[in-house]
Amino acid sequence: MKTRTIAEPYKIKMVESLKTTTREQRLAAIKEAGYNTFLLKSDDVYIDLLTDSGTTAMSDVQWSKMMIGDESYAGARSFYTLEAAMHEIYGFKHLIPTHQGRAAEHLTSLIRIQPGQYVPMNMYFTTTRAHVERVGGIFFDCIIDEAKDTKVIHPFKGNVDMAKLQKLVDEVGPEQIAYLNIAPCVNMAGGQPVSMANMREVRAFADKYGIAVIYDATRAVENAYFIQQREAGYQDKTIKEIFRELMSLADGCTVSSKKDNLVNIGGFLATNDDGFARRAKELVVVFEGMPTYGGLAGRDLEALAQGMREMVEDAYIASRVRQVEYLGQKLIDAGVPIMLPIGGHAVFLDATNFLPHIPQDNFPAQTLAAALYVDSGVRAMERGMVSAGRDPKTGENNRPKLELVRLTIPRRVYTNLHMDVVAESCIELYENRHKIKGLTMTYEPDSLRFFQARFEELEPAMA
Ligand code: PM9
Repeated sequence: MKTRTIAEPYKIKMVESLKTTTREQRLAAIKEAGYNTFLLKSDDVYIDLLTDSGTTAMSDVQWSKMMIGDESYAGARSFYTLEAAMHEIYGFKHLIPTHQGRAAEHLTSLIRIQPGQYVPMNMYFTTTRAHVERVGGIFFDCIIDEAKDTKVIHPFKGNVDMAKLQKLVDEVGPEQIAYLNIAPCVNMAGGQPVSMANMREVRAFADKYGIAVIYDATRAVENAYFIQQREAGYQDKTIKEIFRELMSLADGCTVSSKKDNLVNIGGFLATNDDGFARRAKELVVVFEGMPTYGGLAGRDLEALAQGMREMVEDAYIASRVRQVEYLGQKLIDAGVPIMLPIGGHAVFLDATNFLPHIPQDNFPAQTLAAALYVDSGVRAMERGMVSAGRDPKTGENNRPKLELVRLTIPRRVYTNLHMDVVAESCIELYENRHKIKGLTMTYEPDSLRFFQARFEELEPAMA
């Protein structure tokens, strides 16, 4: 039988107009922005694939819940609504809301890391690593080697390499490990998932040495979808069941609710550890607000509670990941080098193989993101050497093996025709890749430099 098309499990009730610009306007805008797509004004952008963070279209039900937000300073009803949703979906004992994911990382790092301790992660994430290093922790990369090769096909490229973990513990001792910080769906590795089997191994390892497992569960629903599609024994389970099983293997998690959770602002820390929760509640009042709102409005808590329930609906998450696949497959079919397999939240252009004539010191991914914007008004994000920053000890540039440009798909926002426009622009750029030249950095902030760094063209090639 012929396969039938599966459409989005929603219809569109409200629209937001998009602005188009001329190539001349875009050239002026990118120059003004120092060739950094973070510094562009959104009014100058046509299709915004900078991030899937906080860019979600909320549902009619989420909007209606915002009207019943309880804005009491303390003990707001909306907190208890959110807590009930978290118990149902994630299953952790304690909930501490925060204004974003990085605020939950801030609290976790302050409470759990002693200077000189290691924090193993399956690849780094920018804000997580910055918080670890700010308190004197040492990031240790324990992801499998396959994750660093864009061409290797592996169903669970986010997996933890247990031998790397074992070696670290043998060398420094378990007391020197602050906690294991594992991300189900690894953003910087191209949105690649971990398997349930691997997380069970991580759990057993952690139990053996008395080390806590704290997930960065920011995109764990997308991970649950990949487990359902790819891991034996999970095909007949619902996303909600798989997600809950995945969470049961950790002691707690930090979450940026601006992704999976389908809201425009928010985050949280959740844990089964009473002591950790007590310390987090002590500190959240210093940095965020009362433990029942953590820097969020009551209406935000309501929208988040509803978002948690919607994110685990099977039809929704399948449609979300399928749209990413739709764009990725178009690029694969045209021979454009991308990170394989296609990830959960984004398609990652492989800038090393897209622009082999540009050395890493001239920022091929930063250059490609700028060139894409000039070509079509599509905004993407560099995920290469600029994002990787510098080694805090040596001051040298970290040189990641992956030099990527992330085409990040916001949730429930764009149609597949928008994806066609993006694909056409990437394909045409690839056909004319020899015309693209590199950049040089002219301003470098001390931390998280990718947000605000500025660049100039080596030669005026984009004109
Ligand atoms: N991620 C992203 O675009 C926001 C801007 S880049 C820092 O991918 C993970 C896996 C994330 C993440 C943000 C955060 C921080 C933590 N973990 O932005 O503070 O992808 O809510 O979350 C971005 P907040």
